[in-house]
Amino acid sequence: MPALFQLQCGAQEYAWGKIGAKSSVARFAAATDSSFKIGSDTPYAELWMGTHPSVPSRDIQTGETLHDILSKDPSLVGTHVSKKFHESGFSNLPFLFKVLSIEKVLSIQAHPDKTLAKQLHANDPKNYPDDNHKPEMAIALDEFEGFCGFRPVSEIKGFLSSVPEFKSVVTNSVADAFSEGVIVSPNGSDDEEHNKLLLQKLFNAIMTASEETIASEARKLVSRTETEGGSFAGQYGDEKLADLILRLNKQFPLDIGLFCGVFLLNYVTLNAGEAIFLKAKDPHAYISGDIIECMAASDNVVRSGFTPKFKDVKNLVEMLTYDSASVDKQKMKPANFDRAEGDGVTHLYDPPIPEFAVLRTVLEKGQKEVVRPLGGPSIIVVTEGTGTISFGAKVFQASPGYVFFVGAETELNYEGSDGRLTTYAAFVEA
Ligand code: 9C2
Ligand code: ZN
Repeated sequence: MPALFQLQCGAQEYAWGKIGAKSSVARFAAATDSSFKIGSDTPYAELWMGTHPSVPSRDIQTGETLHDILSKDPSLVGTHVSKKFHESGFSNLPFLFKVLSIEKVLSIQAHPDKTLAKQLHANDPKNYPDDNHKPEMAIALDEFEGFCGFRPVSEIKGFLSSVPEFKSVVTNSVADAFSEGVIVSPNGSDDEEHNKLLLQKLFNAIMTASEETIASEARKLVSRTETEGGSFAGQYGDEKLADLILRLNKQFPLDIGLFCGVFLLNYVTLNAGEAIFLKAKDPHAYISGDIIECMAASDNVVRSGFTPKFKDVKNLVEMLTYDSASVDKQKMKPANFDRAEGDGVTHLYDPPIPEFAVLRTVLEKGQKEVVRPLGGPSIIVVTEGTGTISFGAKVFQASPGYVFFVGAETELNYEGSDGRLTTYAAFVEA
């Protein structure tokens, strides 16, 4: 049923979030909640928009949770979407939408597929709070850096030959078995089964190295990087990577993540509007920047390095895809959205999963855009600029941090006023 109303959304205070009012998560949460007082020392990491019970979004007028509103009136979700996702076990919204504001690196992590999520949740519901998979997409709001997917095996082989501390951690025999055994394919797709097995052994060797070995090799690596700078890894390193090692070591001194992150995972930077998609079981760790994140409705995370949170090395080693390729394979190409008309720009980010897609709409002062009705519900967050968003005679002011719920089959009119009105809308259709 067509509908548009404003939501109030809460924040998660994880240690890696930007501090106080520097965090857009804090500013966004405070924008629609006068009782939200920003603590000057508090890290504000994630703004949660959706029906997940950990931080439920609410109707700003009535305080009722979005989950309860949608349960009472499933027509807001729409018949097709309700039917499709109820059958696969979702209660009303199949996606969770977030803003992340990242000061320090997140844990090296991966998210389970549905089968593994069911097992993890059944065996350990405290650490795995639901039984759903969590494919996720990240869209940069400003300059972003992260680790994403395993590097091509040729690069990993290069680091084994040029970084003695890395080779020591994994031991000579595992390193040699990898370097002599991997097949480097000319088209850059290194996904042969035996490459995966060798990569798994390498990853496992880091994960099971003793704390003393990690600490002493990390100490040597850091001190060599301080003196040698960009040439610390011969032709395989550069200034950026050297700087990254020193920055990460300040955040998490002598951590295992220095080895499994820097030398095994792709280092990616994105500019505003660029995006990556991570399917189930792809390793990643976001490093800095502000992003929009959309995921299947789940909070299941299997972690190893760079974290004070619960680590689960055994499951992480067993579960990963061990696909290794250049990061371009994980970058998303936004497309023009053909159900938007006007003088603004609306792009579609459409990952290869059914639970969500995201629209980005940008309007300069005075520009107008109509977004035709979508076949399912959506949640919109305003990240920049001001203007209005309306449905028929219902006109809402739009400002950074304002969040709206949009019922299925609602036609929306956007109008920009000051500073490039920029909105992101997560939605689902059947
Ligand atoms: O909330 C992560 C956040 O669990 N990002 O990372 O706090 O577990 O290290 P930590 C999750 C976020 O949505 C995510 O998956 N990649
Ligand atoms: Zn993640």
